[in-house]
Amino acid sequence: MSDVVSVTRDGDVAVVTIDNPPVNALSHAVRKGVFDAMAALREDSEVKAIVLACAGRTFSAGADITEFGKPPQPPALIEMINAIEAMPKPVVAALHGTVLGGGFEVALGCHHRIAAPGTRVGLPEVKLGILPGAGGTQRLPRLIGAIEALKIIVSGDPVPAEEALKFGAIDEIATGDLTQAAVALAKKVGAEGKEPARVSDRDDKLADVKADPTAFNEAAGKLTARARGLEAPHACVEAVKWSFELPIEEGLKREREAFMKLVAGDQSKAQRHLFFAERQAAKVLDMPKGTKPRAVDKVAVIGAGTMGGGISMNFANAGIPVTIVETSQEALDRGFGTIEKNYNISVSRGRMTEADVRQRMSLLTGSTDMNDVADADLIIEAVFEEMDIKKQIFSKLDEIAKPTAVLATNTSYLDVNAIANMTKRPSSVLGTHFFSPANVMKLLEIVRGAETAPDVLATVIDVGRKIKKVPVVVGVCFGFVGNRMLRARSLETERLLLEGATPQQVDKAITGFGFPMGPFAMGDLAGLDIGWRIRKQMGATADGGRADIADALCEMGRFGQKTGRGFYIYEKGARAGIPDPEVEALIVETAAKQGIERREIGDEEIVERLIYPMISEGAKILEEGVAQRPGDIDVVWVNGYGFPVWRGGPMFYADQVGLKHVRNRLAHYAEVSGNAALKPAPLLDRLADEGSTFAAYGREKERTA
Ligand code: HSC
Repeated sequence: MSDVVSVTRDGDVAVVTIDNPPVNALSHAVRKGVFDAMAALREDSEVKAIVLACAGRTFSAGADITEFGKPPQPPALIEMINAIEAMPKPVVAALHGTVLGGGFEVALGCHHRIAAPGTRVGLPEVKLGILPGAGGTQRLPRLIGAIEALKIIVSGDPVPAEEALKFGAIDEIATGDLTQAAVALAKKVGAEGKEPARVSDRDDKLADVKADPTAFNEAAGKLTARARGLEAPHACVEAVKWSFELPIEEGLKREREAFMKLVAGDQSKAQRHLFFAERQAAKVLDMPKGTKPRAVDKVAVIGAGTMGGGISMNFANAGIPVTIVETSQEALDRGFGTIEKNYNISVSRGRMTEADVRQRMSLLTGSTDMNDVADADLIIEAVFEEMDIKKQIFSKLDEIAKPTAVLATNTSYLDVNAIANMTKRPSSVLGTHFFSPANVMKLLEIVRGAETAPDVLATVIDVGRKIKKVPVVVGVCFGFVGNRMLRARSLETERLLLEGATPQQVDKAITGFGFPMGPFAMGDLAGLDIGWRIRKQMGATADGGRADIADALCEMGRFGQKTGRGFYIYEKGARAGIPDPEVEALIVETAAKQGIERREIGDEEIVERLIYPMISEGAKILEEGVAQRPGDIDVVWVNGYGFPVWRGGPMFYADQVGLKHVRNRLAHYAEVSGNAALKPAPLLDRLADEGSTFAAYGREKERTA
């Protein structure tokens, strides 16, 4: 018995229960508790079988990630699991909630697995830049076959128990009380008195791949095709191969070595940083304790355009009814048509059934009467990025919305305070910045206005998590966190062209860094006219807000992919662009007009000049308090802009590279180009001088908050 592991008896069955909230992570005390309990039960002749269960909301969600990188404390997880598997009496795992990573590996070490309905099992280690290191890569293939195991291990995605049952990852789904069902199963198998069925002893499921690994290799190729730059998915493939190439003892030994190598590497550090940063980002440092979110049972969305439609889908997916308001029936019909089309794409990809679509569509109601938002708990305005229109809508909403309603403006750069001040209840107003396509992209910047009330903020954070977004709370400023930093990068992309680079060279350097797309290909995809319109609205500013080449392209009607031409040429139906000599001529001509002498520019300079100004802008954002922590900025960039996850986000990356280096390179570029915008931010300068890091700055801020 220990604080976190207890043993009770039900006749001749012992029930070992782990109780280590919130997710029963397998920290040292748990490992020791289970290990000792097994040792005692092994000797207890009155016990014929054992149930291993967890208290609280879930069976174990895996190893305690906070212990990684610290000196190991025995027993290691694998020793504990081996001890369970070696028990001379049957051990039944009683699974519920999310049985993940080391938690699922524990279940694989047990002799039988029974799950409550709705349980999900999986090995998500790959998402932390590691591989299952406690037998998962060796036992799961033996239990369900190497190819099925590979899919689970390389994707890292959990599988519903009902599916796991089909391919034998679990044996039974409990009807009624899980523990009672597990005890009943334990009694049955205990009474049989047979040698327990150990996964390690099996190799029947591996016969196919042993005879011919072609199908395995093909599956591995497909699964890793999109793992650009990531080490862990490839390591997972190698490890699963060992399951059919080597005896289990050797496979387990190699798995452990591979785990140790990955866990000590930079990629896993970056991915673990993001795991915790994502959870931190939704926490508001000055939120009064006990602040409760308001209930959101009904939502209204103003605008059925691309954003409004996508936003509405998120709520329908989460079972929350939405009233969508438009100015005309035609606009509504168009919006609903697009939503249905998007859902049907999911059906054609096997991600949804037609019944799911009908159920979701039934939660969406269209209206052309703004008064129909009167009973909504949350109203999200998602019309064009035009301040005047947004202001008009908010003064109207102020008259219509119920007093407890939360009012949100969906904007990617406008002043949320100016919009809030159109109402007599600015404390009920905030901004939401959904990323396009809003039904797909995970990031949600929640823009806190000067007067936003804590419970209003808490409501949108809470609902953001319910609709499966990654919420990050940010402050008001032009472009908030993401677009403000993107702007810092965009200013340099144009400069690089003028100084001698080509769009394809810049894009290649940035995809080489790990982004899925370079800035010019991205601009063409999003539509160059968006930035053009914003620049015209704002006026080209003295700090270099100009984008002469992009403007010239727009004036020629080259808006990007949608017009077949932008920075690149797009042949009919093609998504990849071809370099265009006309664009290169335009660049050369513009540079000449501005008296800029073009030169060869290397990839390293391109990367530094595009990434470092973003870091410097991030430092300003931090110092101004627009972002609460450096990790919040990382979460924004990884989830909203494709910053490579294995680099951990721009601020984490800066710490890895060293702030002194970043600062010095920026200062150098500022000096040689005469471009003041490249000067390192004061906070970056100070931390570099102190030999400090953004992480240390963030920790200090958190401590003194
Ligand atoms: C693993 O298992 C490795 C093994 O294969 C091998 C190990 C070998 C070891 C050898 C050593 C030498 N650890 O997400 P939530 C915290 S790797 C520590 O808000 P939800 C989380 O930070 C692990 N903490 O809740 C948060 O803390 P806060 C593989 C963990 O209901 C709180 O719990 N497993 C933790 O939305 C609540 O979390 C995974 O990757 C952990 N493992 O989601 C699963 N897991 O309150 C990771 C959570 O202070 N976890 N916390 O902010 C998840 O995906 C989600 O947390 C759940 C719950 C779906 C479990």
